[in-house]
Amino acid sequence: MKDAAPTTIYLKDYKPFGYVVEDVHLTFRLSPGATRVLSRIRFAPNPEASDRDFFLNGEDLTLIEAKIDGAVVAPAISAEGLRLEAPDRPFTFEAEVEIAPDSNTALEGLYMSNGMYCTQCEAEGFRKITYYPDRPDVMATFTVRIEGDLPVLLSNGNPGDSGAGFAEWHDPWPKPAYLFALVAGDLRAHPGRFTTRSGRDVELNLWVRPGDEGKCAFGMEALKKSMRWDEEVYGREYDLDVFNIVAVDDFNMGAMENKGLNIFNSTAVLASPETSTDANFERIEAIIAHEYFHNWTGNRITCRDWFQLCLKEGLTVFRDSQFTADMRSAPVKRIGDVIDLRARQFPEDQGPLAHPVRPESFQEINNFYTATVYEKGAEVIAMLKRLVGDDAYSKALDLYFDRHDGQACTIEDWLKVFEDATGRDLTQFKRWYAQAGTPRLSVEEAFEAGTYTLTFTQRTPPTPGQPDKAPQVLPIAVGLLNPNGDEVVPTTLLEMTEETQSFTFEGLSEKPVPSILRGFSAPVVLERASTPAERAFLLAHDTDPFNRWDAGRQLARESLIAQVTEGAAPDAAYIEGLAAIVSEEALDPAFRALMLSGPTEAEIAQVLHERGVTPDPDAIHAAVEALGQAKAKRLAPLLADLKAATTVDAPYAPDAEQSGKRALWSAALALETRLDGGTAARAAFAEADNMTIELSALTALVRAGDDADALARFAETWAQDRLVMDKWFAMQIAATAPENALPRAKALTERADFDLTNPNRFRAVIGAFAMNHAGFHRADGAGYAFLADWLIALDAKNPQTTARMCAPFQSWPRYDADRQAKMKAQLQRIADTPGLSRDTTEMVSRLLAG
Ligand code: B3K
Ligand code: ZN
Repeated sequence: MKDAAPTTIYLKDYKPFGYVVEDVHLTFRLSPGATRVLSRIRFAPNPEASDRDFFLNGEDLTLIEAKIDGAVVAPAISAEGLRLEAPDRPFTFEAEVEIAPDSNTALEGLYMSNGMYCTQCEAEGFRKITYYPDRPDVMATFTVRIEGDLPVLLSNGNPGDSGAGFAEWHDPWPKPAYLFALVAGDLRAHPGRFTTRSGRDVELNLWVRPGDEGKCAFGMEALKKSMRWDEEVYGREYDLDVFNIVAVDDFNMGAMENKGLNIFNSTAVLASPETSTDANFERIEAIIAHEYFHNWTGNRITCRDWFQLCLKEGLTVFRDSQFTADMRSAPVKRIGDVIDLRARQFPEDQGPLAHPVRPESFQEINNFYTATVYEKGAEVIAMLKRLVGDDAYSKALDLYFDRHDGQACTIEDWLKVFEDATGRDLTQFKRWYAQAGTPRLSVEEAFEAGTYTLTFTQRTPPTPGQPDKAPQVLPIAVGLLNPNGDEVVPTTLLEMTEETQSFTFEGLSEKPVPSILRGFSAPVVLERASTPAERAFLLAHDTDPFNRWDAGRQLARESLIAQVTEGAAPDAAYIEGLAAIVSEEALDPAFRALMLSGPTEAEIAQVLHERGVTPDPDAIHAAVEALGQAKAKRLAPLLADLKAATTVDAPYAPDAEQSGKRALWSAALALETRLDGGTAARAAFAEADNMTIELSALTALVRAGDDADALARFAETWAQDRLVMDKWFAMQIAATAPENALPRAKALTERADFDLTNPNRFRAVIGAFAMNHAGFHRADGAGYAFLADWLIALDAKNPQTTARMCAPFQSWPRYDADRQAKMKAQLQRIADTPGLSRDTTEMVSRLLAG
C-alpha cells in the first residue's frame, strides 16, 4: 500500500528526465505469489536535461539484483524507488525484482482476476512492476518475454516467437511505460480481421473467459467501425499487425488503451441482447471507439506530464462523441452528453473539488481522471472547433499529427497548431484550460426600430485557490424566431470575449424570441429570466433540437422549484407541451423519450442552492413524484397508442432506431405503472425477450413498490451472470423509495455475492446508494455513515476506487447546517483512519477544505 505522505507535485516544477531510454527488454516468470521480472534497459544521457539524478520509480518491489553494464551494483532503495550513481555515457541497467500479483487488491500494476494475470499501468502503475522512470515523457520500444504455464500470453505490439510455456512480443512504437500491458490466462478468442486503407491486414481478437464467447460479436463490430471511422474522418490508420482486446472482471475503471492490447472492464465490452440493455450497447460502442482512438490521440502522441492529461482525454472524448453522433443520432447524443455534463461536471466545477481542465498541482494523479479533465476537456475542444470552423479544425489536426507524431506534448503544443493553422491568437482561449469553475452567462434584450440587441454578461464564481476570474472566450450560438414560430435568423455564432458585450440584429419587423446557446455551444450556466410562455413557445417551435429539449427541461425545473418553494401544483402548461410533443410522429422517438425524462433530484437541489434556498431532499423527492403523477394522469389517454407505435416487431438490434423506440416505450410504461399499480409492467416483465425491456419493467415495479416477486425471479434467472446481477443490485437501490434505500443497501451488502473487492459490485451497491438522493441524504445521517463505513473498508484494499467514490460528499455545502455537519463528521472520520491511502487522504482533505 502507498504511504500517505502528502507530497504535492506542481506543473511549474517540470524538468525532463536526465536520461533517455533507448529500449527495454522485460522477462516475466509468472507465479501468483512470486513473479520474477527481469529488466534490461539501455539508457543514454538526455541532451535536453542538465540534471543527471538517476532515480527510478519502484513501489512494493523486492529487488533481487541490479547491474550496470553487467556489474552488480547496490542502489539506495526507498519506498518510492531506487537511486544510483549512473555513468555520464550510454549504459545498460538490469534488474531482477519479485512481485506478488495474487495479493494485489489495488488492481494497479500486475494483478490477478479470476486466475488471469493482467496489468493496469496508467497513471503510475508500472513502478509496481519494475524499477523504471515511470513518467509519460520517457518513451521507448519494448520487447517482452512471458514465461508461464497458461494457454494465452499477451503483451503489446506484434507477436514474436512462442512455444510451450512462453511467448515473446515486440512493440516497434516508442511508448511511455503507462501504456505497457501484459495478460496471461485461460482465455478464448473471438477473432476478426480488418484491412486498413493502405492495405495492412490486421488480426483482431477479443479475448474473454470461457463461457463469455457469446458476448463478443457486438464489440468486434464496434472495433471495426471505429477503425474505419478514424481513417475516414481523421485520416488515422492502425499501425500494428494485431489488435487485441481483453475483458477482465476486476478493473478500476471502464477500459485502458495500452498499445495494441486494450484491457477492458467486462462491463464495457461484453454484450448480448438477453443480458445487456440498449444503453449498455451504446456505451460499449463508445468505449471501444474511445480506447481505439487513443492509438493516435494518446499513444502515438502522448502527454509530456500528467498535468497535460486533457491533451489526450479531452480530445479522445471529443472524438468518441463525434463517432457516436455519426453512428447514431447527433442531437440525441448531444442532449445525452449535456445531461451527463450537468450531472457530473457542473457539481464538480461548482464544489470543493473544482479544478482547471489542466490542473496545476496534485498529490495523487489518479484523483484527476475527472469529469472536468474528460468531459469539460472535450467541451473545450468542441468550442475551439466551433470558433475556427470545421475546415480549419481538420487542418489543425493534420498539422498536430504531422508535427507531433512520436512526441510527448503539452497544451501549448496543441494550441500552437491551431494558431499556426488559422492565424488566430488563442491567448485568451487558453484560459479555458487554466480557470476552474462554470461561467454564468446572463442576458438582457432590447428591441428598437427593427434592431434587436442581446447584451451578455459573464461571471465565473471563485473556486478553491482561484478567487478572481478573467472573462473567457464564449462561442454563443443564437437563432431568432418570429412570434408566429418562423425562424427569422438562423443559427449564428456570436463570439464573446468581454465581460459584458452586446450583439445586434438589424431589420426585424417585430421583437423576436431568441433561442440562445443552441447545441449547448459553451459549457456555461445560462441565466435568463424568460417567461414560462416563452419556454413553452420554444418547446413547441425551436428548430434547434437541443434548445427545444432544454426548454422543456427548464419548464420542468421551474415547476419543481415552485412546487418545493411555494407549494405550487405541477405546471399544467409544461405538461400540455409534453402532451403535444409526445405523439408527434415526425420526432425521433429517442428525442421524445428524452423530453419525457425530467431533471434529477440532485439537479433540483443544486439549482435551489444556487438561488439561495437550502434544499430539502424529502420535499424535492415529493415534488418529483407529484410531477410524475401529474404527467401520468394527463398523458394516460395517449399511452396505449404510444406503446403500440413504439413496439418493436423485428428481431432485436441494438441500433439507434430500435433503441429509441424502446426508450419511448419504456417511458410510457413507467407512466402507466404510476396509474395501474404495475399490471402492465408485470406482464412486460414476464414476456420480455431482451434485457432492455426486462430491466425497464423491473425498474417500474421497483418504483411502484411492488417488486419482491420480480426481483426474486430475476435474481434466480441471472444468478450466474455477474454483469446482469450488477444491474440487479444497482437498480433496486437507486430506484426504490428513499426510506427503503439504506435498509435495502445494507441487506444487499450481507449477501454472499456482494464482494467489495470487485469494483463493479462495489459501485453497483455503494455507488447506487449515493444516487438515491433522498435516501443518501436521510436526515439522521445514517446514509453518510454507511458510505463512510464502506469507503474505510475498501481503502485498505483498493485506494483508487475508494478515492473516486468519495465524490458523493462533494455536495455537502448545498445542504442545511445539520446535514453539513454530519457529512463533514464522516469525512473527518475517514481522514482520521490510520494508514489511509494517499489517494483518499487527498480527496477527503480537498472535500473538507472546500
Ligand atoms: N486512460 C484510461 C484511464 C486510466 C485511469 C487511471 N486511473 C482510460 C481512458 O480514458 O481511456
Ligand atoms: Zn481516455
